[in-house]
Amino acid sequence: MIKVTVNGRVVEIEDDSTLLDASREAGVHIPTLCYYPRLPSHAVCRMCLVNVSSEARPQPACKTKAKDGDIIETDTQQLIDFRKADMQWLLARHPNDCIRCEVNGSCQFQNLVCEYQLEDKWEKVPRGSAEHPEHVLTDHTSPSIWRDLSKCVECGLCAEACGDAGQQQHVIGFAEQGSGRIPVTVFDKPLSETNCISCGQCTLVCPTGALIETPHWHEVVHTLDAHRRVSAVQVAPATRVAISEEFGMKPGTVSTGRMINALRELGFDYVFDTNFAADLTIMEEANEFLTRFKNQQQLPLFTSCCPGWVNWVEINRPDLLPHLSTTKSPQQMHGALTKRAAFARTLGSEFAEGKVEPYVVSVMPCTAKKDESARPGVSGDVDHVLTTRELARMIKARGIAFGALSEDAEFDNPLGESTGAAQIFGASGGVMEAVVRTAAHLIGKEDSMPLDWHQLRGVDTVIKEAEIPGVGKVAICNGIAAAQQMLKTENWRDDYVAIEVMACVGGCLGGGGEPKSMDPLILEKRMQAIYGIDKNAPRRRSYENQDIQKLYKTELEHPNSTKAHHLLHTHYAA
Ligand code: HC0
Ligand code: SF4
Repeated sequence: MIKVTVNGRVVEIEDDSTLLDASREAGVHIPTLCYYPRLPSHAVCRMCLVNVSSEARPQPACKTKAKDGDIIETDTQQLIDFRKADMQWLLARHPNDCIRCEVNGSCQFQNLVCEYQLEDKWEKVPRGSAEHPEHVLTDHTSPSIWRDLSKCVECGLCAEACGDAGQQQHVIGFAEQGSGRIPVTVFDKPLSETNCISCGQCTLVCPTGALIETPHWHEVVHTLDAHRRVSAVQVAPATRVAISEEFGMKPGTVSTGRMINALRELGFDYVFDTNFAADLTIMEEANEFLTRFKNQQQLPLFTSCCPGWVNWVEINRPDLLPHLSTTKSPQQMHGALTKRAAFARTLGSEFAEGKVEPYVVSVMPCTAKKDESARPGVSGDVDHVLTTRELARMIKARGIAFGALSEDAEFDNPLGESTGAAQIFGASGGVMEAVVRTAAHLIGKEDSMPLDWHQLRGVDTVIKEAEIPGVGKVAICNGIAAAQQMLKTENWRDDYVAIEVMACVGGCLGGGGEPKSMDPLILEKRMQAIYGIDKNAPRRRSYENQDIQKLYKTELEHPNSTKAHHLLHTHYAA
């Protein structure tokens, strides 16, 4: 440990801490635009320049290591003037349309403009096609991601998140060097024509509205307000452990009840749980796996509930498609059940005859779920997909006091019951752990196998594995980069019987539609919350879900039945 002084306050910090870490420890705010935890710092924005006693000139706090005894000053007039000049330069080229911008109120750049009181110095000479006639600045071609590069502040974080330090897709890169550079796609192709897998990690790190999820929330608000359709919403496991952050609560705060109450206040007739369908996915996938294992066919089985991963396989390795589980993701299963099974029939004869369908919305931590809902073979199951951030925007727009809502609320049934196994879907390793819990029961080894598989958990990106007695080894790839690494190994086909891949590090809890956070431990905190829900759940194995047992008895017959295949399985396109 070392000791440093920040604006007169002495703090003790880890040896390899940066000046930014030291300031945060001291509770001192230093502005940043091009810094994001887990990505390399290049200090291009210069907003975090501070004075430090061991250096003659101001240093960028995000990448300068603190030394024992350092005296750090963050707020001298000279530093403030420098930041203002820097901001002024960016502001002069930024469009003056905050009021209509999707990130209005949660934009880091806007916050700094307010903090440094620059609002009255807007020169209205925005960057636009006149400055970059050769580049496409606005791109709405992707079902998941919108780009508006007139709002770009050149931080470079999107290129990092999509590049070597992140997803390794290299869809976005810099066209020019120096000031005036903008992040573009190869040959300026629209995103829909690139190798983009829709993971949304670029939107998560973008400090402005230059990269956002394709917004669906306006249409959802209009449909709810029109009151012409019966509406149902389902919520993903990873949303309930992250949405609290949007309302200033401590990371890791679970807000299941508050979220259900907010959705009811927004006007949804039914508030269901995607977790119900996660349990159903396990029933289908565990049985699919055991059939493949018995026949020694198409092994290892790859999980298919992460649409970023499915996109990656379709784009890069179509030869692996037969290895993907054919079970629909819980989002799509839930939508299909809401529209075309027993629940819909309870709504009246027109619904039972399929003449009308309920309006189905899902709330997901993921941008690729928007893309998934439009896939051939499943499109129509879900009408609109909101990210966690969009739901928060809707709640704020309606003036609902989220923090004041009661935590005491239950999902509607019959599509609302779930087990702990479904909840852990939201964390990397969780889908496989849930499969193993139910597979152990199906092969009669439940009593000799553990319920908790700690070796499959965690936010680190090393490939994790576990031996399932009598079956073989399973593996976890935490992030699309880890999956690519696994596929480069020689023996993955022989080493494993099943492999889980989640495209985003941490799994869905680190998804591209989750709240933006500068907390370096954010993934760990959300993960802890997810495993906490599982630990306290009265039932922790998917087959124990009573409503799922009923569903098989009354409607689906048995896992992988013809009926189940019709409603709950899909196919993939090369
Ligand atoms: Fe996930 Fe899902 S767990 S992909 O990570 O399988 O987005 O949270 O909703 O569909 O259940 C995301 C999260 C889901 C789905 C579930 C799965
Ligand atoms: Fe890259 Fe993912 Fe953004 Fe697509 S969505 S550009 S793959 S980071």
